[in-house]
Amino acid sequence: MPSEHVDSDESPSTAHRTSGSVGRSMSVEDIALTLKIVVAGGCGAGKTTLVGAVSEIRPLYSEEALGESGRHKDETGDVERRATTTVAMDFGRITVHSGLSLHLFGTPGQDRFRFLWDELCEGALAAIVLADTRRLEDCFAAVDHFERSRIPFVVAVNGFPGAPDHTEHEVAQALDLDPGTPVVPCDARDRASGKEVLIRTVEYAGRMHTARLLASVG
Ligand SMILES: Nc1nc2c(ncn2[C@@H]2O[C@H](COP(=O)(O)OP(=O)(O)O)[C@@H](O)[C@H]2O)c(=O)[nH]1
Ligand SMILES: [Mg+2]
Repeated sequence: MPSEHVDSDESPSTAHRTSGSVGRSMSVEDIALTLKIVVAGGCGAGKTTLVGAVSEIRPLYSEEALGESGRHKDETGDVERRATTTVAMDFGRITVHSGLSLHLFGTPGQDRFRFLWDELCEGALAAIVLADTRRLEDCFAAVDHFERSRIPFVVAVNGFPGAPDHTEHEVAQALDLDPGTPVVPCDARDRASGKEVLIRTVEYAGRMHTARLLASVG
């Protein structure tokens, strides 16, 4: 019967029943929900650091995926370079509570990987744009992308030593953010701070998606 369908698609944006629930009627505990969050920002803004700080699995780093031989080939052959670009991202996972986990996908910072963004953002609930106030202009591309794709995002200002101490309002103005887009200070190295950013992101995305749904039916 249709309500007993077990979705075999394990993609991060889908909800599916756990195997233990087969043969029983469905309850809230049976639903495992995985939400996809994209982490973007300029090179060196702290994406890898943030994903590593909050992830409960050892994150996959692009640097690790490139072995010595791969790195050598990367410099000499086009085909091999393509093979390495597909893994040029960070991936991590965090369980919010039983039945709800977040999958974190870091965007590659380098411009030459921009073509991956649409695919990487497919099915994303929300995004985080990590900002370094010493070079806010590095965030423009990410902000533009998420605004164009209508993916709700928050700007997380990663506090580097010696970086200008702009107010949230000043950062929002400099990035020309839509009114209401959250600007959250953070320390990407700190797990609690990273989790706070994730919570703000999920809350904001929930509000945005609900408002859009209501607007579409009203
Ligand atoms: N002081 C300070 N350093 C940071 C912070 N976040 C990241 N870093 C450092 O900044 C450098 C770049 O961070 P990384 O996560 O690799 O940036 P990515 O290119 O966006 O992935 C690394 O050496 C980090 O250790 C932070 O909040 N404070
Ligand atoms: Mg990185």
